[in-house]
Amino acid sequence: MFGRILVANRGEIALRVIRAAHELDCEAVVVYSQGDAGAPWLDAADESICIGPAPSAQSYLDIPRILAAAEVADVEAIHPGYGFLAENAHFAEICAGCNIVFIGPPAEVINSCGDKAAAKALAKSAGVPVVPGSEGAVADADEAARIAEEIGYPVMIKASAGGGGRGMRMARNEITLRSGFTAAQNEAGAAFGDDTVYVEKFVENPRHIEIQVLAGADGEVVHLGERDCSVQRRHQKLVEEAPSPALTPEIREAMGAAAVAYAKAAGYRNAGTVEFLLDKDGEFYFIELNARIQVEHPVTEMVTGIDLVRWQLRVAAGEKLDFTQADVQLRGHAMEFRINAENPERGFAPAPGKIDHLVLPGGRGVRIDSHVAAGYEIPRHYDSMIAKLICYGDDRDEAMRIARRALRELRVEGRGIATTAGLHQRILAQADFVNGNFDTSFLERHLDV
Ligand code: MV4
Repeated sequence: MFGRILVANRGEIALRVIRAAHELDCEAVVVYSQGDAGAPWLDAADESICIGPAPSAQSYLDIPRILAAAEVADVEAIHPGYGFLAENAHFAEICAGCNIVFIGPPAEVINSCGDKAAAKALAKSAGVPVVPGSEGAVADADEAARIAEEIGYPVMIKASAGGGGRGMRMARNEITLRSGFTAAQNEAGAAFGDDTVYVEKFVENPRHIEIQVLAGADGEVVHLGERDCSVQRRHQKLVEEAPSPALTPEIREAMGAAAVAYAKAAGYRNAGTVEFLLDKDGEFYFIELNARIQVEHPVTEMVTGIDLVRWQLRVAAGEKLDFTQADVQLRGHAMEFRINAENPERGFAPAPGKIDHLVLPGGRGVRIDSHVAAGYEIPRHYDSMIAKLICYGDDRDEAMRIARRALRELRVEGRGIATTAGLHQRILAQADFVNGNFDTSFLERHLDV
Protein backbone atom coordinates (compact mmCIF):
# COMPACT_ATOMS: atom_id res chain seq x y z
CA MET A 1 0.00 0.00 0.00
CA PHE A 2 1.03 3.59 -0.59
CA GLY A 3 2.57 5.42 2.35
CA ARG A 4 1.16 8.79 1.34
CA ILE A 5 -1.34 10.01 -1.25
CA LEU A 6 -2.63 13.36 -2.45
CA VAL A 7 -6.35 14.08 -2.59
CA ALA A 8 -7.04 16.39 -5.54
CA ASN A 9 -10.59 17.29 -4.62
CA ARG A 10 -12.74 19.00 -1.99
CA GLY A 11 -15.81 18.50 0.17
CA GLU A 12 -17.36 15.19 1.06
CA ILE A 13 -15.39 13.15 -1.48
CA ALA A 14 -12.07 14.55 -0.24
CA LEU A 15 -13.08 13.47 3.27
CA ARG A 16 -14.27 10.08 1.98
CA VAL A 17 -10.86 9.43 0.38
CA ILE A 18 -8.92 10.67 3.44
CA ARG A 19 -10.92 8.24 5.60
CA ALA A 20 -10.24 5.32 3.26
CA ALA A 21 -6.50 6.13 3.21
CA HIS A 22 -6.32 6.27 7.01
CA GLU A 23 -8.04 2.90 7.32
CA LEU A 24 -5.20 1.55 5.17
CA ASP A 25 -2.55 3.25 7.36
CA CYS A 26 -1.80 5.55 4.46
CA GLU A 27 -1.25 9.28 4.98
CA ALA A 28 -3.46 11.69 3.08
CA VAL A 29 -2.44 15.16 1.96
CA VAL A 30 -5.20 17.35 0.60
CA VAL A 31 -5.03 20.36 -1.71
CA TYR A 32 -7.42 23.26 -1.23
CA SER A 33 -8.29 26.60 -2.77
CA GLN A 34 -8.46 29.95 -0.98
CA GLY A 35 -12.24 29.53 -1.15
CA ASP A 36 -11.88 26.46 1.07
CA ALA A 37 -9.37 27.90 3.57
CA GLY A 38 -10.19 26.69 7.07
CA ALA A 39 -12.76 24.16 5.77
CA PRO A 40 -13.64 21.34 8.17
CA TRP A 41 -12.39 18.40 6.07
CA LEU A 42 -8.86 19.84 5.93
CA ASP A 43 -8.49 18.96 9.64
CA ALA A 44 -8.94 15.28 8.80
CA ALA A 45 -5.90 15.27 6.48
CA ASP A 46 -2.31 14.81 7.57
CA GLU A 47 -1.35 17.93 5.69
CA SER A 48 -3.11 20.47 3.50
CA ILE A 49 -1.67 22.62 0.74
CA CYS A 50 -3.26 25.75 -0.67
CA ILE A 51 -2.94 25.68 -4.46
CA GLY A 52 -4.65 28.88 -5.58
CA PRO A 53 -7.70 31.13 -5.73
CA ALA A 54 -11.28 29.91 -5.34
CA PRO A 55 -12.18 29.59 -9.05
CA SER A 56 -11.65 25.92 -9.99
CA ALA A 57 -9.72 26.80 -13.15
CA GLN A 58 -7.00 28.26 -10.92
CA SER A 59 -7.06 25.53 -8.28
CA TYR A 60 -8.86 22.16 -8.50
CA LEU A 61 -8.56 22.10 -12.31
CA ASP A 62 -5.04 23.50 -12.53
CA ILE A 63 -2.79 20.53 -13.34
CA PRO A 64 0.60 22.26 -12.81
CA ARG A 65 -0.47 23.54 -9.38
CA ILE A 66 -1.69 20.10 -8.30
CA LEU A 67 1.48 18.39 -9.50
CA ALA A 68 3.58 21.01 -7.72
CA ALA A 69 1.68 20.16 -4.52
CA ALA A 70 2.24 16.43 -5.15
CA GLU A 71 5.97 17.10 -5.56
CA VAL A 72 6.18 19.20 -2.38
CA ALA A 73 4.14 16.68 -0.39
CA ASP A 74 6.19 13.78 -1.80
CA VAL A 75 3.19 11.52 -2.45
CA GLU A 76 3.15 8.24 -4.37
CA ALA A 77 -0.34 8.57 -5.79
CA ILE A 78 -3.15 11.06 -6.49
CA HIS A 79 -6.87 10.40 -5.98
CA PRO A 80 -8.93 12.74 -8.19
CA GLY A 81 -12.33 12.10 -6.54
CA TYR A 82 -15.20 12.87 -8.95
CA GLY A 83 -15.68 15.90 -11.19
CA PHE A 84 -12.69 18.24 -11.65
CA LEU A 85 -9.81 16.13 -13.09
CA ALA A 86 -11.34 12.69 -12.43
CA GLU A 87 -11.88 11.78 -16.09
CA ASN A 88 -9.13 13.89 -17.58
CA ALA A 89 -6.92 11.52 -19.58
CA HIS A 90 -4.30 14.23 -20.02
CA PHE A 91 -3.99 14.56 -16.23
CA ALA A 92 -3.71 10.79 -15.78
CA GLU A 93 -0.98 10.71 -18.42
CA ILE A 94 0.98 13.53 -16.78
CA CYS A 95 0.76 11.76 -13.41
CA ALA A 96 2.21 8.63 -14.99
CA GLY A 97 4.96 10.72 -16.58
CA CYS A 98 5.84 12.10 -13.15
CA ASN A 99 5.95 8.60 -11.64
CA ILE A 100 2.86 9.31 -9.58
CA VAL A 101 0.11 6.71 -9.63
CA PHE A 102 -3.24 8.08 -10.82
CA ILE A 103 -5.87 6.33 -8.71
CA GLY A 104 -8.21 5.36 -11.51
CA PRO A 105 -7.99 3.64 -14.89
CA PRO A 106 -5.05 4.15 -17.28
CA ALA A 107 -5.10 7.31 -19.43
CA GLU A 108 -5.79 5.34 -22.65
CA VAL A 109 -8.84 3.72 -21.06
CA ILE A 110 -10.20 7.08 -19.86
CA ASN A 111 -9.72 8.32 -23.40
CA SER A 112 -11.48 5.41 -25.09
CA CYS A 113 -14.40 5.50 -22.63
CA GLY A 114 -14.67 9.27 -23.17
CA ASP A 115 -15.38 8.79 -26.88
CA LYS A 116 -19.03 7.68 -26.70
CA ALA A 117 -19.37 6.70 -30.35
CA ALA A 118 -16.25 4.51 -30.07
CA ALA A 119 -17.38 3.14 -26.68
CA LYS A 120 -20.71 2.17 -28.23
CA ALA A 121 -18.97 0.39 -31.11
CA LEU A 122 -16.79 -1.50 -28.63
CA ALA A 123 -19.84 -2.45 -26.55
CA LYS A 124 -21.59 -3.78 -29.65
CA SER A 125 -18.57 -5.86 -30.67
CA ALA A 126 -18.42 -7.26 -27.11
CA GLY A 127 -22.02 -8.46 -27.44
CA VAL A 128 -23.43 -5.76 -25.17
CA PRO A 129 -26.86 -4.42 -26.20
CA VAL A 130 -26.76 -0.87 -27.56
CA VAL A 131 -29.49 1.48 -28.79
CA PRO A 132 -30.05 0.94 -32.55
CA GLY A 133 -28.47 3.75 -34.56
CA SER A 134 -25.48 4.88 -36.57
CA GLU A 135 -22.31 2.85 -36.68
CA GLY A 136 -20.09 5.42 -35.02
CA ALA A 137 -19.87 9.08 -36.07
CA VAL A 138 -22.30 10.71 -38.50
CA ALA A 139 -20.69 13.13 -40.96
CA ASP A 140 -23.58 15.43 -41.92
CA ALA A 141 -27.31 16.10 -41.61
CA ASP A 142 -28.09 14.15 -44.81
CA GLU A 143 -26.51 11.01 -43.40
CA ALA A 144 -28.31 11.60 -40.08
CA ALA A 145 -31.62 11.89 -41.96
CA ARG A 146 -30.96 8.62 -43.83
CA ILE A 147 -30.23 6.78 -40.57
CA ALA A 148 -33.29 8.29 -38.87
CA GLU A 149 -35.47 7.13 -41.77
CA GLU A 150 -34.02 3.64 -41.34
CA ILE A 151 -34.42 3.27 -37.55
CA GLY A 152 -37.55 5.42 -37.37
CA TYR A 153 -38.32 8.59 -35.42
CA PRO A 154 -37.99 9.81 -32.73
CA VAL A 155 -34.19 9.82 -32.62
CA MET A 156 -31.47 11.27 -30.42
CA ILE A 157 -28.41 13.13 -31.70
CA LYS A 158 -25.54 12.81 -29.25
CA ALA A 159 -22.10 14.37 -28.98
CA SER A 160 -19.40 11.74 -28.97
CA ALA A 161 -17.38 13.74 -26.45
CA GLY A 162 -20.52 14.43 -24.38
CA GLY A 163 -22.16 12.43 -21.65
CA GLY A 164 -24.27 13.30 -18.66
CA GLY A 165 -26.78 14.84 -21.05
CA ARG A 166 -24.57 17.51 -22.63
CA GLY A 167 -24.65 17.95 -26.39
CA MET A 168 -27.87 15.94 -26.88
CA ARG A 169 -30.86 16.75 -29.12
CA MET A 170 -34.05 14.81 -29.63
CA ALA A 171 -35.85 14.91 -32.98
CA ARG A 172 -39.35 13.69 -33.91
CA ASN A 173 -39.10 14.51 -37.64
CA GLU A 174 -36.64 15.48 -40.36
CA ILE A 175 -37.04 19.24 -39.78
CA THR A 176 -36.08 19.06 -36.10
CA LEU A 177 -33.42 16.46 -36.93
CA ARG A 178 -31.65 18.89 -39.29
CA SER A 179 -31.77 21.82 -36.88
CA GLY A 180 -30.91 19.55 -33.92
CA PHE A 181 -27.96 18.09 -35.81
CA THR A 182 -26.38 21.50 -36.31
CA ALA A 183 -27.22 22.57 -32.76
CA ALA A 184 -25.68 19.42 -31.24
CA GLN A 185 -22.61 19.78 -33.45
CA ASN A 186 -22.11 23.44 -32.50
CA GLU A 187 -22.73 22.80 -28.81
CA ALA A 188 -20.28 19.90 -28.80
CA GLY A 189 -17.63 21.87 -30.69
CA ALA A 190 -17.89 24.78 -28.27
CA ALA A 191 -18.06 22.65 -25.11
CA PHE A 192 -15.60 19.86 -25.90
CA GLY A 193 -13.55 21.11 -28.86
CA ASP A 194 -14.85 18.08 -30.76
CA ASP A 195 -18.04 18.31 -32.82
CA THR A 196 -18.36 14.58 -33.58
CA VAL A 197 -21.96 13.40 -33.18
CA TYR A 198 -23.85 10.15 -33.67
CA VAL A 199 -27.51 9.22 -33.99
CA GLU A 200 -29.64 6.62 -32.27
CA LYS A 201 -33.25 5.69 -31.59
CA PHE A 202 -34.85 7.76 -28.81
CA VAL A 203 -35.87 5.63 -25.83
CA GLU A 204 -39.05 7.12 -24.29
CA ASN A 205 -38.95 7.74 -20.53
CA PRO A 206 -36.21 5.26 -19.71
CA ARG A 207 -35.03 4.32 -16.27
CA HIS A 208 -31.43 5.15 -15.57
CA ILE A 209 -29.77 2.03 -14.21
CA GLU A 210 -26.04 1.75 -13.71
CA ILE A 211 -23.84 -1.18 -12.79
CA GLN A 212 -20.86 -0.70 -10.48
CA VAL A 213 -17.80 -2.57 -11.67
CA LEU A 214 -14.46 -3.13 -10.03
CA ALA A 215 -11.42 -4.31 -11.99
CA GLY A 216 -8.27 -5.57 -10.27
CA ALA A 217 -4.65 -5.12 -11.26
CA ASP A 218 -4.70 -8.16 -13.57
CA GLY A 219 -7.81 -6.98 -15.39
CA GLU A 220 -10.16 -9.31 -13.52
CA VAL A 221 -13.62 -7.71 -13.32
CA VAL A 222 -16.55 -8.15 -10.95
CA HIS A 223 -19.81 -6.23 -10.84
CA LEU A 224 -21.43 -5.12 -7.62
CA GLY A 225 -25.01 -4.89 -8.78
CA GLU A 226 -26.98 -1.89 -9.94
CA ARG A 227 -28.09 1.50 -8.76
CA ASP A 228 -31.34 3.06 -9.92
CA CYS A 229 -30.72 6.76 -10.50
CA SER A 230 -33.97 7.62 -12.25
CA VAL A 231 -34.99 10.35 -9.77
CA GLN A 232 -33.10 13.25 -11.28
CA ARG A 233 -33.70 16.67 -12.74
CA ARG A 234 -31.86 17.96 -15.77
CA HIS A 235 -29.25 15.21 -15.34
CA GLN A 236 -28.68 16.13 -11.69
CA LYS A 237 -29.41 13.02 -9.68
CA LEU A 238 -31.32 13.52 -6.45
CA VAL A 239 -32.09 10.03 -5.16
CA GLU A 240 -30.24 6.80 -5.92
CA GLU A 241 -31.00 3.34 -4.66
CA ALA A 242 -29.83 -0.26 -4.74
CA PRO A 243 -31.23 -2.63 -5.73
CA SER A 244 -33.52 -1.15 -8.40
CA PRO A 245 -37.22 -1.89 -7.83
CA ALA A 246 -37.46 -2.40 -11.62
CA LEU A 247 -35.00 -5.26 -12.02
CA THR A 248 -35.81 -8.94 -11.96
CA PRO A 249 -32.98 -11.30 -10.97
CA GLU A 250 -32.73 -12.24 -14.66
CA ILE A 251 -32.30 -8.65 -15.89
CA ARG A 252 -29.83 -7.97 -13.07
CA GLU A 253 -27.70 -10.92 -14.06
CA ALA A 254 -27.79 -10.06 -17.77
CA MET A 255 -26.99 -6.40 -17.11
CA GLY A 256 -24.17 -7.34 -14.73
CA ALA A 257 -22.70 -9.72 -17.30
CA ALA A 258 -22.98 -7.02 -20.00
CA ALA A 259 -21.19 -4.49 -17.76
CA VAL A 260 -18.38 -6.96 -17.04
CA ALA A 261 -18.08 -7.83 -20.76
CA TYR A 262 -17.73 -4.16 -21.66
CA ALA A 263 -15.21 -3.44 -18.87
CA LYS A 264 -13.10 -6.41 -19.96
CA ALA A 265 -13.24 -5.38 -23.63
CA ALA A 266 -12.16 -1.85 -22.64
CA GLY A 267 -9.20 -3.13 -20.59
CA TYR A 268 -10.70 -1.42 -17.58
CA ARG A 269 -8.94 -1.07 -14.22
CA ASN A 270 -10.16 0.23 -10.84
CA ALA A 271 -13.74 1.31 -10.01
CA GLY A 272 -16.09 2.29 -12.81
CA THR A 273 -19.78 2.54 -13.59
CA VAL A 274 -21.50 1.21 -16.69
CA GLU A 275 -24.64 3.22 -17.49
CA PHE A 276 -27.69 1.67 -19.10
CA LEU A 277 -31.11 2.82 -20.18
CA LEU A 278 -33.93 0.42 -19.28
CA ASP A 279 -37.15 0.74 -21.28
CA LYS A 280 -40.75 -0.17 -20.43
CA ASP A 281 -40.35 -3.69 -21.84
CA GLY A 282 -37.34 -4.51 -19.66
CA GLU A 283 -34.88 -4.13 -22.55
CA PHE A 284 -31.62 -2.46 -21.57
CA TYR A 285 -29.04 -0.59 -23.63
CA PHE A 286 -25.45 0.39 -22.90
CA ILE A 287 -24.91 4.17 -22.80
CA GLU A 288 -21.42 4.87 -21.43
CA LEU A 289 -18.85 3.95 -18.82
CA ASN A 290 -18.06 6.54 -16.16
CA ALA A 291 -14.37 6.12 -15.42
CA ARG A 292 -14.45 7.41 -11.84
CA ILE A 293 -15.84 6.82 -8.39
CA GLN A 294 -19.34 8.30 -8.37
CA VAL A 295 -21.26 10.41 -5.88
CA GLU A 296 -23.74 7.57 -5.33
CA HIS A 297 -21.17 4.82 -4.63
CA PRO A 298 -22.26 4.47 -0.95
CA VAL A 299 -25.54 2.72 -1.79
CA THR A 300 -23.53 -0.06 -3.42
CA GLU A 301 -21.21 -0.19 -0.42
CA MET A 302 -24.21 -0.61 1.88
CA VAL A 303 -25.77 -3.54 -0.01
CA THR A 304 -22.50 -5.35 -0.79
CA GLY A 305 -20.40 -4.57 2.30
CA ILE A 306 -17.52 -3.75 -0.06
CA ASP A 307 -15.55 -0.53 0.48
CA LEU A 308 -15.15 0.86 -3.03
CA VAL A 309 -12.72 3.65 -2.22
CA ARG A 310 -10.50 1.31 -0.21
CA TRP A 311 -10.45 -0.98 -3.26
CA GLN A 312 -9.59 1.95 -5.50
CA LEU A 313 -6.43 2.48 -3.46
CA ARG A 314 -5.61 -1.23 -3.28
CA VAL A 315 -6.01 -1.81 -7.02
CA ALA A 316 -4.01 1.34 -7.84
CA ALA A 317 -1.25 -0.03 -5.57
CA GLY A 318 -1.15 -3.16 -7.75
CA GLU A 319 -3.42 -5.54 -5.83
CA LYS A 320 -5.65 -8.14 -7.38
CA LEU A 321 -9.20 -8.53 -6.12
CA ASP A 322 -9.29 -11.07 -3.29
CA PHE A 323 -12.87 -12.12 -4.10
CA THR A 324 -14.80 -13.33 -7.13
CA GLN A 325 -18.26 -12.68 -8.57
CA ALA A 326 -19.65 -15.62 -6.59
CA ASP A 327 -18.56 -13.93 -3.33
CA VAL A 328 -20.60 -10.80 -4.07
CA GLN A 329 -23.93 -11.01 -2.25
CA LEU A 330 -26.51 -8.25 -2.34
CA ARG A 331 -28.25 -7.78 1.00
CA GLY A 332 -30.91 -5.31 2.09
CA HIS A 333 -31.81 -2.01 0.46
CA ALA A 334 -30.02 1.35 0.43
CA MET A 335 -31.15 4.81 -0.67
CA GLU A 336 -29.14 7.97 -1.00
CA PHE A 337 -30.65 11.45 -0.79
CA ARG A 338 -28.54 14.34 -1.95
CA ILE A 339 -28.84 17.29 0.38
CA ASN A 340 -28.02 20.30 -1.78
CA ALA A 341 -28.00 23.95 -0.75
CA GLU A 342 -30.60 24.75 -3.38
CA ASN A 343 -34.15 26.01 -3.36
CA PRO A 344 -36.45 23.57 -5.20
CA GLU A 345 -39.25 26.15 -5.02
CA ARG A 346 -37.12 28.60 -7.01
CA GLY A 347 -36.02 26.32 -9.82
CA PHE A 348 -33.32 24.75 -7.70
CA ALA A 349 -31.40 28.02 -7.52
CA PRO A 350 -28.26 27.79 -5.39
CA ALA A 351 -29.03 28.87 -1.81
CA PRO A 352 -25.70 28.92 0.05
CA GLY A 353 -25.00 30.74 3.29
CA LYS A 354 -23.41 30.33 6.68
CA ILE A 355 -24.69 27.31 8.60
CA ASP A 356 -25.76 28.58 12.04
CA HIS A 357 -27.59 25.49 13.17
CA LEU A 358 -26.79 21.95 12.06
CA VAL A 359 -28.27 18.64 13.14
CA LEU A 360 -27.13 15.61 11.16
CA PRO A 361 -29.25 12.53 11.79
CA GLY A 362 -27.81 9.27 13.05
CA GLY A 363 -29.02 6.03 14.54
CA ARG A 364 -29.70 2.65 13.03
CA GLY A 365 -29.51 2.42 9.27
CA VAL A 366 -28.20 5.95 8.75
CA ARG A 367 -24.94 6.93 7.09
CA ILE A 368 -24.03 10.55 6.48
CA ASP A 369 -21.23 11.45 4.08
CA SER A 370 -20.73 15.16 4.62
CA HIS A 371 -17.98 17.70 5.02
CA VAL A 372 -19.99 20.49 6.67
CA ALA A 373 -20.13 21.64 10.29
CA ALA A 374 -21.98 24.30 12.27
CA GLY A 375 -20.38 27.68 11.53
CA TYR A 376 -19.35 26.59 8.03
CA GLU A 377 -19.97 29.02 5.23
CA ILE A 378 -21.02 27.17 2.06
CA PRO A 379 -18.88 28.69 -0.72
CA ARG A 380 -20.60 29.91 -3.91
CA HIS A 381 -17.81 28.69 -6.16
CA TYR A 382 -18.52 24.98 -6.12
CA ASP A 383 -21.39 22.55 -6.45
CA SER A 384 -24.17 22.82 -3.96
CA MET A 385 -24.14 19.34 -2.41
CA ILE A 386 -23.53 19.64 1.33
CA ALA A 387 -24.39 16.13 2.51
CA LYS A 388 -25.43 12.70 1.37
CA LEU A 389 -27.93 10.89 3.55
CA ILE A 390 -27.70 7.17 2.97
CA CYS A 391 -30.36 4.98 4.58
CA TYR A 392 -30.13 1.23 4.83
CA GLY A 393 -32.78 -1.32 5.78
CA ASP A 394 -33.60 -5.00 5.34
CA ASP A 395 -35.94 -4.09 2.50
CA ARG A 396 -37.09 -1.02 0.55
CA ASP A 397 -39.94 -0.19 2.93
CA GLU A 398 -37.58 -0.24 5.91
CA ALA A 399 -35.05 1.97 4.10
CA MET A 400 -37.84 4.50 3.36
CA ARG A 401 -39.06 4.47 7.00
CA ILE A 402 -35.54 5.20 8.17
CA ALA A 403 -35.18 7.92 5.54
CA ARG A 404 -38.40 9.72 6.59
CA ARG A 405 -37.28 9.59 10.21
CA ALA A 406 -33.74 10.79 9.40
CA LEU A 407 -35.01 13.66 7.21
CA ARG A 408 -37.22 14.81 10.11
CA GLU A 409 -34.14 15.02 12.34
CA LEU A 410 -32.04 16.88 9.78
CA ARG A 411 -31.60 20.64 10.34
CA VAL A 412 -29.47 22.86 8.14
CA GLU A 413 -30.26 26.45 9.02
CA GLY A 414 -28.70 29.80 8.31
CA ARG A 415 -29.39 33.06 6.50
CA GLY A 416 -30.06 32.42 2.82
CA ILE A 417 -29.83 28.65 3.12
CA ALA A 418 -32.43 26.38 1.55
CA THR A 419 -31.99 22.66 0.95
CA THR A 420 -33.48 19.74 -0.92
CA ALA A 421 -34.41 17.95 2.35
CA GLY A 422 -38.08 18.95 2.19
CA LEU A 423 -38.30 17.81 -1.42
CA HIS A 424 -36.99 14.40 -0.38
CA GLN A 425 -39.75 14.15 2.26
CA ARG A 426 -42.32 14.90 -0.43
CA ILE A 427 -40.78 12.35 -2.80
CA LEU A 428 -41.02 9.77 0.01
CA ALA A 429 -44.74 10.57 0.31
CA GLN A 430 -45.47 10.05 -3.41
CA ALA A 431 -47.30 6.82 -4.17
CA ASP A 432 -45.41 6.32 -7.44
CA PHE A 433 -42.09 6.57 -5.67
CA VAL A 434 -43.18 4.37 -2.77
CA ASN A 435 -44.39 1.75 -5.23
CA GLY A 436 -41.17 1.86 -7.21
CA ASN A 437 -43.12 3.13 -10.17
CA PHE A 438 -40.87 5.85 -11.59
CA ASP A 439 -38.56 6.66 -14.49
CA THR A 440 -36.39 9.61 -15.51
CA SER A 441 -39.52 11.75 -16.03
CA PHE A 442 -40.73 11.26 -12.41
CA LEU A 443 -39.44 14.49 -10.90
CA GLU A 444 -40.51 16.71 -13.79
CA ARG A 445 -44.01 15.16 -13.69
CA HIS A 446 -44.38 15.68 -9.93
CA LEU A 447 -42.63 19.05 -9.55
CA ASP A 448 -45.90 20.86 -8.73
CA VAL A 449 -46.28 18.66 -5.65
C1 MV4 B 1 -30.90 8.67 -24.18
C2 MV4 B 1 -32.25 8.86 -23.84
C3 MV4 B 1 -33.20 8.35 -24.68
N1 MV4 B 1 -32.84 7.71 -25.80
N2 MV4 B 1 -30.60 8.02 -25.32
C4 MV4 B 1 -28.99 11.39 -20.80
C5 MV4 B 1 -27.67 11.29 -20.15
C6 MV4 B 1 -26.87 10.39 -20.95
N3 MV4 B 1 -25.97 9.61 -20.16
C7 MV4 B 1 -27.86 9.55 -21.68
N4 MV4 B 1 -29.12 10.23 -21.59
C8 MV4 B 1 -30.20 9.81 -22.29
N5 MV4 B 1 -29.91 9.11 -23.41
C9 MV4 B 1 -31.55 7.56 -26.10
N6 MV4 B 1 -31.23 6.92 -27.21
C10 MV4 B 1 -32.55 9.54 -22.67
C11 MV4 B 1 -31.53 10.03 -21.90
C12 MV4 B 1 -31.95 10.74 -20.74
C13 MV4 B 1 -31.60 10.34 -19.46
C14 MV4 B 1 -30.77 9.26 -19.23
C15 MV4 B 1 -30.42 8.89 -17.96
C16 MV4 B 1 -30.93 9.60 -16.89
C17 MV4 B 1 -31.72 10.68 -17.09
C18 MV4 B 1 -32.08 11.07 -18.36
C19 MV4 B 1 -32.90 12.15 -18.55
C20 MV4 B 1 -33.24 12.53 -19.79
C21 MV4 B 1 -32.76 11.83 -20.89
